[in-house]
Amino acid sequence: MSPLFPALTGEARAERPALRFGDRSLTYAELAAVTGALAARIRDAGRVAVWATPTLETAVGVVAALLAGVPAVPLNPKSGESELGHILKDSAPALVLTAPDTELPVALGELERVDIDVRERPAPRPAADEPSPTAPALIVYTSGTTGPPKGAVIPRRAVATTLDALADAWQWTADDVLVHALPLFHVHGLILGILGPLRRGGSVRHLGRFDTAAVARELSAGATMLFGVPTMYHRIAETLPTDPELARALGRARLLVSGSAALPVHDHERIAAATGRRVIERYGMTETLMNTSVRADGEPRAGTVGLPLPGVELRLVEDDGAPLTGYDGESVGEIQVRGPNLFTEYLNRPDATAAAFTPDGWFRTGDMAVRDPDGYVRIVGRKATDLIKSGGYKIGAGEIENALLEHPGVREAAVTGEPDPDLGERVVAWIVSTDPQFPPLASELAAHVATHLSPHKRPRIVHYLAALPRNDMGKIMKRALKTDE
Ligand code: MCA
Ligand code: AMP
Repeated sequence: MSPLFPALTGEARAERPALRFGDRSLTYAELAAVTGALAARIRDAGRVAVWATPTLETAVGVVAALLAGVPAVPLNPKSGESELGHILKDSAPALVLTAPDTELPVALGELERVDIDVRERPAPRPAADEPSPTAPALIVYTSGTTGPPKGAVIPRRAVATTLDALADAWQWTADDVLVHALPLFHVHGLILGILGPLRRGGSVRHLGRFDTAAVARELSAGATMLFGVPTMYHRIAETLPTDPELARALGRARLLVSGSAALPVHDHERIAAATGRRVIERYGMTETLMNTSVRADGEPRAGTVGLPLPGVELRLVEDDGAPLTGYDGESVGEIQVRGPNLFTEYLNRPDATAAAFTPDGWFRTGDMAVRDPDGYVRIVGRKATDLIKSGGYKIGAGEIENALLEHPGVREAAVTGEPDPDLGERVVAWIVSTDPQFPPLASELAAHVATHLSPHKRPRIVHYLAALPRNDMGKIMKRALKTDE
């Protein structure tokens, strides 16, 4: 396989900007020097964790690991004790790469710590031999319906093929300047948002945190593309009526891309009306990277995620396993995909890996869709009701229920997702208290989940019940858990 980042080796782009975070930036020549030295230092490590704050160091650490051929495990810097403990035990990294002056949690105390100095300018070193295309590039943790998150092992060929397929669909070139504010421990922000521009030889400006004024500033100052989750586009749509500068800035962009969850048609329409630009959607998963997209030169049909990307085979399958034939825009089936963009396995989970694929090698996404007569895919729901998508994050209900049950004030717990105009869905907890006279405060339960798992998994609403509705078998009937409007 050819190198993942050709622009790091040639002279052609040496003085061009590669990465910018706030007021710190690196050109391609600087990035090549600093990552080359770091790669040489970690080359013999089995696997490395990266403390994935939204900083230059995270981007440098991940690129160095890829150059060294060492799998990188990005860690959410807001992960709580249980979540972090599980990920470290499961992935067993040899060391952790971090920005200097960062206080790391005690759970990481045992690991060798390597502080990244982005100002280092060592002489260029010879690159390591390019590893096999099937060698693991990244291990990204993703929630399932039950149990702790699973580590999706993403091979180098998946990173290369998904980014090249997107380059084709989006006419993405070295001249593009991407702006985004996504977290760097998931596929969207890290692979698409950082590795994407670097593979093209273009540049990325990361905002540190999402802010409509900063988006407007960058799009007015030469940025050409914006990546975001629907919550970010919703916040943009809410701000547009009172912010003509934001409308002008978005109007100048070459491409506005949304993904990680469905962007409501209402937000599509509000943005198009105020800016004259249509947001395009692409559809992917941690396990599959990107599967479909509306093309830059195609029809930006709101409510669809476009066509399968080059190299991706996609089919819709009925409950009995029979593939749907013909597209009528009405028949619903589960999306199954096959192609070089797929992960290879869930780390240490052969059972879960086997269950995720059909006997003939198609990955079961769990997403339900229809296809328009011309092949455009419309996602209409998902198979598992115990998966919640909030702010673009996938959250498993079972994982939160287990965390809540560890709180001494909780006797029984059930977790559901309900529609939320800003987050898409919000996490709702239904609790039976140990002592009904003194139920735990909702804020206390939210803090408990935030510190054990992650802040984005915390319940936004807590309902207190005398008992959970159960069927004759004792199983909780989640459908009976509904807020009275
Ligand atoms: C609030 N906070 C708390 C608590 N309450 N912290 C601890 N304990 C509490 N009880 C903190 C939060 O940590 C956060 O801190 C701040 O308060 C506000 O948090 P919140 O309201 O949850 O979120 P937000 O700041 O409003 O964020 C909205 C967001 C975010 C920016 C849209 O949800 C986001 O970045 N989403 C992106 C998700 C994503 O990238 N998904 C990709 C995976 P602080 O202020 O310090 O931040 S999907 C994927 O990769 C696939 C392949 C795909 O298709 O893309
Ligand atoms: P994750 O496992 O966190 O990578 O999230 C993957 C899931 O996000 C998919 O299975 C879909 O349910 C959802 N998703 C990603 N992009 C889109 C989109 N454009 N429209 C609707 N759902 C999406």
